[in-house]
Amino acid sequence: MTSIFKNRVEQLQKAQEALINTRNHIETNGNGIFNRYKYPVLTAAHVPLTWKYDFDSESNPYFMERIGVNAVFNAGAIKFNGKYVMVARVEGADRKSFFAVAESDNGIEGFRFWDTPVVFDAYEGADTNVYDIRLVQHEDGWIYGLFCTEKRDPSASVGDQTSALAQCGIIRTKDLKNWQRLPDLKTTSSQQRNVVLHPEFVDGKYAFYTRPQDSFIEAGSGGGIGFGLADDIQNAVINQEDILYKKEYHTVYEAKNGQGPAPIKTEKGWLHLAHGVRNTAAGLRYVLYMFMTDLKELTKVIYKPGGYFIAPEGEERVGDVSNVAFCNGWIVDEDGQVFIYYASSDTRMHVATSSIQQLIDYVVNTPQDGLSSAKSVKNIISLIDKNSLVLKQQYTSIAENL
Ligand code: M1P
Repeated sequence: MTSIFKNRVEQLQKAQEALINTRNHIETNGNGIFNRYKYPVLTAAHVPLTWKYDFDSESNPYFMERIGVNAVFNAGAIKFNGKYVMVARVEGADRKSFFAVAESDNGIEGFRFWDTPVVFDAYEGADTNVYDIRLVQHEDGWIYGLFCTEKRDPSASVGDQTSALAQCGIIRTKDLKNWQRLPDLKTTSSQQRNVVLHPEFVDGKYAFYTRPQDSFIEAGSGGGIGFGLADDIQNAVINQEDILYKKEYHTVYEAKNGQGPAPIKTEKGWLHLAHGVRNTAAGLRYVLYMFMTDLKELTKVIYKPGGYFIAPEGEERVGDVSNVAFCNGWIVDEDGQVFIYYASSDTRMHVATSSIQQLIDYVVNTPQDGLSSAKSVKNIISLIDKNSLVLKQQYTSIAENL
């Protein structure tokens, strides 16, 4: 064994242990709706060295990286056996994404990948790339993973090596180790991304949030978050998709939107987290926004806070695809604490924490987007008017008590 090999192994192992053991902490001066944290919780640097390096000093005397990992992002999340678990999208240097499980004891730090990536049946010729898994503990007893399966568009000309087709793949498990592949979801739309399974049966059927789209990049005329029912999950077919949250001019979701993780059931309604996209001179900007649907009528939006909930901030704004916040995983604890796992700029994972009560307060009391500057100013004026009354009352009562 050369000294180069020995030193590099020691250095890299030490650096990775230090990274995993770094304590995380809340950033001060937040907005009262959620807490942001100083450090990302999962990155390419967390990927086990055994996935990238040949540890045989004979065949790898320089301890060179043999397989590169580019990014770790867009993770599904679930609480499993008392641990906070993310199933991350790991993207290799070769651009191929796959899924890998990482767990932590407290959900905000110490995430460590399991020994090997997730393995499941690949459809020969069907999946060139898989990504953005949404995990759902369904009331049928299975944990489902719905993800995007992508391949080259077979109708593309020879010179076109970028046109792709996206559909929804489905896998399920009871232990996050053994995964069973089910046939892909069938819908009437030519492409699907951001498909999410609702955790409960609806009229005895499996319910899905969908995102029909006209082409791989453009959500187009089909854009919006859709909803549809399938009789069977082992051969899931949706014959009718209804748009429950459409794109709208001059909002944070004017270009496209998509359901984030599965919604959370609360006493007031189903709490949803989604991403909204708008176009700018600097390219697309992805932010997260929230809304709430009726407990019984799942396609009825009952609260629609205006604007974004989380936008990429500071270093989060820079990465492989800059200016992107994306979320497909959150966890609710029994005490109502919520862990929101969001990715920044298609590069790394972060956590934000809040509570069910805070999030309900946010969706119920944040003014809706009035869809014009004048309406936005009106909302601010009403708040100022209310505050002058409240503050006047407070001064009066202080004065009376002097
Ligand atoms: O690059 C930003 C995101 O773009 C896609 O999301 P959407 O389908 O809503 O446009 C996905 O490729 C997603 O993985 C990616 O983070």
